[in-house]
Amino acid sequence: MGLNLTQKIIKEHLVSGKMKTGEEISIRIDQTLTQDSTGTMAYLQFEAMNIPRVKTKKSVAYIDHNTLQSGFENADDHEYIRSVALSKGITVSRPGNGICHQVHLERFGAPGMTLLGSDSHTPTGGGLGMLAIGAGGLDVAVAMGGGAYFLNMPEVIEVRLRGKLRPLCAAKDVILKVLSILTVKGGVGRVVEYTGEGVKNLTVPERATITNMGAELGATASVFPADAVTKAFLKAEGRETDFRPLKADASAKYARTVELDLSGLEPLAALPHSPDNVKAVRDVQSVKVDQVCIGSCTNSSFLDMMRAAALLKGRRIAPGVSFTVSPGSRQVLTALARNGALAAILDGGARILECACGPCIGMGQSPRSDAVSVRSFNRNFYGRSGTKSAEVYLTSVETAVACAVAGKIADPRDVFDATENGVLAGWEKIGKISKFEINDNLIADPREYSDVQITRGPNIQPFPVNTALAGIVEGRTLIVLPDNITTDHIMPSDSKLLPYRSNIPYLSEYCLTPVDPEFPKRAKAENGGFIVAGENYGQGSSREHAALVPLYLKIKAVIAKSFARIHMDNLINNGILPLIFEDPADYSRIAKGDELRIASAPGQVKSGRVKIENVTAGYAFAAAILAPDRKREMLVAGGLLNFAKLKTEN
Ligand code: MIC
Ligand code: SF4
Repeated sequence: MGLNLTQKIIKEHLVSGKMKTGEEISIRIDQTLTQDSTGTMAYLQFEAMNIPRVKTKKSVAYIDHNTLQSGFENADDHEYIRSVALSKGITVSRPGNGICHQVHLERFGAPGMTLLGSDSHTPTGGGLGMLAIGAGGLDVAVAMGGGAYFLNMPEVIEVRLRGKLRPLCAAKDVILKVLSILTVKGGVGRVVEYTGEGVKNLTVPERATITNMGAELGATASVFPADAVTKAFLKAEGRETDFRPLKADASAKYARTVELDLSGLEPLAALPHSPDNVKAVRDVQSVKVDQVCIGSCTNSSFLDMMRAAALLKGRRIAPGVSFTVSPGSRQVLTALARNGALAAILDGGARILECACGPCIGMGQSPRSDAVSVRSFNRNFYGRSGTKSAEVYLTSVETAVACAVAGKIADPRDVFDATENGVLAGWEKIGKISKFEINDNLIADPREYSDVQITRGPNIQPFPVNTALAGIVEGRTLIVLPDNITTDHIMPSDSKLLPYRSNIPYLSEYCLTPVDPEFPKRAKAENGGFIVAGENYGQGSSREHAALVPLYLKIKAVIAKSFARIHMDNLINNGILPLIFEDPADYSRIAKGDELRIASAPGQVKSGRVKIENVTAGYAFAAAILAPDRKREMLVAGGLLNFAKLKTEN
């Protein structure tokens, strides 16, 4: 039987296990990436493993999230990351060089390779034909040390593309359409593979927009074939030798096929507060807009910026709109500066921000109270912009510019007249480039540094490590949460909190506060306890802090209807039990404050089926741990580091 592309890459990297859907396998990791807001923790964990140098083909430490430096904290993190990375053989992409996923596409990604990154949008690399997976910092630390990455063999879904996007309809509309079909939990345990004759009509940056937002589907990865378009992109980056052609076999099988006609797509928007709350832009038009932001790892490529510049040429944004543009990398910004497009963007009324994540993670540009903000980003979770009352819409760059010009939500086809200034006549040529100017002077190569001293400023605090699972696990139900709780709810991140990513005690004061401001106080007063949740608990960011902070607050278990993949792994790696209601109806029987008890916990956890007594209400119910033997043993040991220690001792 023929193999699909996902299976081919996995087969080439398989270390253990059988490639049977749902079974645990482990794969060799060629490349890793970290960014600063998860990186500090990942490197502290890597240091705790006592491995002198990375064993991957390429590991890169990006600094792109916390670049405001409003106090010494960010700068302490940056210097720690720079020094520890260079001392361990890791390449450093310095602040201002760009957003990790954009720079990785430009400078390091390669077809057929595996990439593990401590950021949920690592799958962006799938646009180049890599199997790129987001994970928690501990898993990335293990991979840097040469350890295999364990995952369940994913089911592979095919999205078969045909036709060609019409002008002003964009790759963003493709992924928003897929999100409207599959939803934010439709990708859990799955890889989404793009196939069909329509693939050749999408450039690498467009493919990367699509694979980037596969994270919003909850997918393990998304992948495109590597073809002539990929080769041309790598050639323009001066990296043609990194190319190898890759595609699925003609007889490849998929668990499900979604057919999509690119020429039939129209501009779409994800409405507040979920990336799968998708509607046609024309159905929501006329809503007054206060802020428009272009950028983020989803839509900040040279192509995106050139399209924005072309649409803005000779126009001005509407009065009352604040319009920000963050190019994805220094390479993109330099190219815009050289060819004059930057001037068109400035003339249009844009505020140019640094090549960094910026407003996407609430690092500045929080909109005013009750504002409507239209963003070319990937997440519009409640409160993520830094303004709780703001309504954030996610759209393509084209739609975002149309909104900025019109001052209200508008379909770009209604704003940009096809005949006016000829933009649309030459649409397909915009942003095509055969050679980028390469300037890696903000990339530090570890081979050029020796004897680097690791610098630890006062903001670098030790991370909590769990202890072995107790015989009896008991405590109160501290909170009962609805479906789709994100890691932004569990551990919010904005310009005030992001500087404390290496200070877990400080962050613990904010755990789950977007849903319940009293939660941290209650958790401390009760000396820990249980969290109860609905479906897809922990979707979104890969931040391990959403497990480390609950660990610090002595949360012993989360009982949910289902979990998002990365968060469940983070809980296991930190020894917090991820329990899944065997009968989802039991969810509504638990009330806040109920005393829960798990007797003979180690034995039950090892078996994968746990009986939980609700001591207050006087009944018992069953929960499952849907993780392989190795991970259940890890839970009994008290997390990955303790488990690894036990293994080396025995
Ligand atoms: C995000 O987009 O939420 C982040 C910030 O990039 C996170 C990582 C983090 O929380 O540090 C992610 O996507 O994993
Ligand atoms: Fe940065 Fe936003 Fe991308 Fe996360 S989603 S990596 S915060 S740009």
